[in-house]
This record gives sequence, C-alpha cells and structure tokens, in this order.
Amino acid sequence: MAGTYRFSFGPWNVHEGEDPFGPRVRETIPFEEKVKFAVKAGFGAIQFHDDDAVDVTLPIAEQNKKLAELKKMLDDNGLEAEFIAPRLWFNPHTIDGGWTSNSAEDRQYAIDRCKRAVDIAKELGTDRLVLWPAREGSYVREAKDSKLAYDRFVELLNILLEHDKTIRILGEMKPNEPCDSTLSPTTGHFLALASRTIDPDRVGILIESAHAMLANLEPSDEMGMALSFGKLWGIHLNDQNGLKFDEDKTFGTANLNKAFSQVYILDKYGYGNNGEYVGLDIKVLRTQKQDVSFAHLANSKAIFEMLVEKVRSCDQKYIDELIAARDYEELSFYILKVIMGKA
Ligand code: XUL
Ligand code: MN
Repeated sequence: MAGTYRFSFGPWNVHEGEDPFGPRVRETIPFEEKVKFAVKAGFGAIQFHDDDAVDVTLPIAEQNKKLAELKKMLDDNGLEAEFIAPRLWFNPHTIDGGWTSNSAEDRQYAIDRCKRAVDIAKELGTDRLVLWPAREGSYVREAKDSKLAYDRFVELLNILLEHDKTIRILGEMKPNEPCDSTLSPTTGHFLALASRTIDPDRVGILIESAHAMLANLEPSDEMGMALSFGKLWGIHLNDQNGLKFDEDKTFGTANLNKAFSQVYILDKYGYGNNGEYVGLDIKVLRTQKQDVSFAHLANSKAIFEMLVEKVRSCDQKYIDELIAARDYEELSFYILKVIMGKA
C-alpha cells in the first residue's frame, strides 16, 4: 500500500547559525515568515517544542490565551501543530537531566514541565507528545544509577499517560549528544520501556534518520522495527555523514542510498495513511546566507518526493525474482540504476 505524504518542520530548523565554536551569522527570522514559507512550500504542519509555541513561564490562563491565538493563526493558514516536545535541556533545573536527575526537586521540575507540555499539545489540537531524552544520561558512569534512572523513565511515562487519557507519547531516541551516553539510546530500548507502562498502546516512536546513524544503525531498519510494532507515529528525516556530531543534514545529501531505503519501506507500508507526517529535522548550514535560509527544507521535501517517484517506478516483480534467486549483488546494482535513472 502506498503512503500519503504531508510534511512538517520545526521553527528551530531555520536558525541563526551559532554553534559551540562561533556566534550567530544570520538575523532571526520571525515565526510569521516561517509560516509563510510553510504554506508556500506546501507543508501541512509545524512541529513545536513547548517554548516554540508559547512562553512556558506565563500563568496558565495567559498561556492558553496565547495558544488560542497561535492555533487560530495555524488554522487560518491551513496548518496543524504536529506535536509538542518539552525543551527540557535549556533549563538550569535539567543540568543533570530531567526525570532521571539525581535531585528530587529537579525531577519534579521536569515532570511538571512535561505535564504542561501535554496540556499545551491539547490546546493546540494535537495528541502527540514527542520525548527526546536529551540529558537523561551521564558523562561519568558512576554519577547516575542507571537501574534507578530506567525505573524513573517508566515512572515519568506513567505519570504523563495518567495525566491525560488521550495523549500519545512518541519517544525519539538518540545514543549520545549532549550526553556522553544517553539512557534508552535506541528505539528498541524505548519499546522495552513502553511495554512496562500502564498503557503501552499510547506509547510509540518517532525515528530520526541521523539518530539511528549515530547509533551505527540502519534508519530504514529502525523504521521497519517501529512499523512491525505498529508504532511508527512520526519520523524526522535528515542525513548524517558518519559517526560525529548530530549534523541534521538535508535528506539524502550524505547517503542517497539510505534515503532511498527509508522511502522504500515507508511507501511499502503506507506510512502517512493514518495521518502521520513526514517530519523534517534539518538544520540550515551555517554557511548559508540570510536569503537562502529555507532551501534545506524545500530541497529535502523535493528529494523525498523524487525518491517516492523512484521507489514507485521500481519493477517489483524483478526485485522479487532477484530476491528469490538470492542475487543481492544484482539487486543492489538495480536499485542504484533506479536511483540514477538508468534502470
Ligand atoms: C535533537 C532533536 C530534537 C527533537 C525534538 O537531536 O532531534 O530537536 O527532534 O526535541
Ligand atoms: Mn529530531
């Protein structure tokens, strides 16, 4: 069954270019401009961290008023909010992690902030909460009791599932960065945690291509695993040149064959037919000038769409014959010819 594709990106994907080694190199682009681009380029949704959507220190009534304004602006532009992700890693309370911090006070901060993110999601009309456990790990092994930390991870999921009976939690796992070693580094780890919760049916997966590659895993196989569990509820497409920092490169620009494999499995299993988005998590290169700071998103969407065409042009009967003959050398040659328009 072929997939149906609607695209999304996050406002943080268009940024000012600062990195750990240097300052900003571009002016801030207002959110309204990002929305204009989304509409013009044919995106269907915006992804939000809680504090991308609203100032999370506002009194609740004021916060909800602002959220209603944001929702109206999105509605007026024919856009949805795809998900809310609590941005826990900026706050001083989360220096040692959020829900796995060694400090009870800091753990409580993280729990309250996650609950608030659930409420923000509901105000914006989405039932998806994305959890990326950024600082839920360690730099020094003995600094954190990993057994206890995993127990606390399950506890947090239960608290959130209990807090709102309709929220769905999408775990987005990454093995390292900013921590040296992140707890629950892969999708498999997170699914194991999900199985211990009070409602595993509301705990699913968002696979980011680069995060899988940083764990030296094959992104399309990670997607296959989540699909096999019926839990591929979100994706973050991007690319990664080997095991280094999380590069969030334009989809397909470092590993075109891996990009093809991702589109192949998504299309084969009808990704998107239940309203899932093709999410991009792609950072504008620091070297880009101001006036071309959206190109990486438009290009990634175009590359995805071109790959869908390539995937659908495949002679599946021929592929099946090669598989039956176990002639994977020829299969690999055929796929490359498809990609190069020479099949
Ligand atoms: C970090 C990352 C995040 C999540 C959302 O590597 O991918 O932006 O996608 O919190
Ligand atoms: Mn991501």
